[in-house]
Amino acid sequence: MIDLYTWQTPNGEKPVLMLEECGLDYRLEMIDISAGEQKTPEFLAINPNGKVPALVDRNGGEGQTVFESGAILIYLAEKTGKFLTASGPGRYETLQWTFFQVGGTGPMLGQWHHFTNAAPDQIPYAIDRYKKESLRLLGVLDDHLKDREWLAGEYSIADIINFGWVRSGLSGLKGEGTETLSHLMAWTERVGSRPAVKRAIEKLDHAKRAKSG
Ligand SMILES: N[C@@H](CCC(=O)N[C@@H](CS)C(=O)NCC(=O)O)C(=O)O
Repeated sequence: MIDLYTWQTPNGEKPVLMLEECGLDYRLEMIDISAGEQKTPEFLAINPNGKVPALVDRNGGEGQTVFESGAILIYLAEKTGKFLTASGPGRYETLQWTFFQVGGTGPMLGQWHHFTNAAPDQIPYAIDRYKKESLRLLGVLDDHLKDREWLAGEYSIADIINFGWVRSGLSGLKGEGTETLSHLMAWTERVGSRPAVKRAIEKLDHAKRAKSG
């Protein structure tokens, strides 16, 4: 059995999508980050960085712990042989768009969201900087998708990992320059209409509501 420690956020959602796409058995262990549960000693023993998501695969032996969403998706892809080519140019095409998300849209949109909605003071320079960089990155994705269905050949972990932050960015930055990103919007609809993606979003929503009471 696989235990996934997560919460309903763009990063926390990624492994749920992947587990559903792979058809694996798993248990959702909800870690309420608004209540600080990601900083408890029990959770820090799983992820010393104190952030969701993290996964413990208890199948066989002493089990395998993995944190960082990109590493979790690669682990699950290699465990199942799905959504990441084992070798050759296709593998690196997928990995480059996977890491584009982990080091790009995730942190930039995350900071834009923080400075816009959570910072105690409104700092125009910070808001503008992260907004511009987020829009630029979304534009790179849009341009790449102008003549392809998926980010890297077949549907892959690159699509799975990019989905949540793109959806959040397109909605959060609506009216700020995202209206021209038609290829990216069409891709978001394609990913979002997959049965596994719908199931993942529903399960996470249900688990969060069950935990929050
Ligand atoms: N690079 C990490 C980012 C994880 C991350 O930032 N998780 C957020 C939720 S989206 C979190 O746990 N925040 C709580 C905190 O920082 O204390 C990954 O991709 O897994």
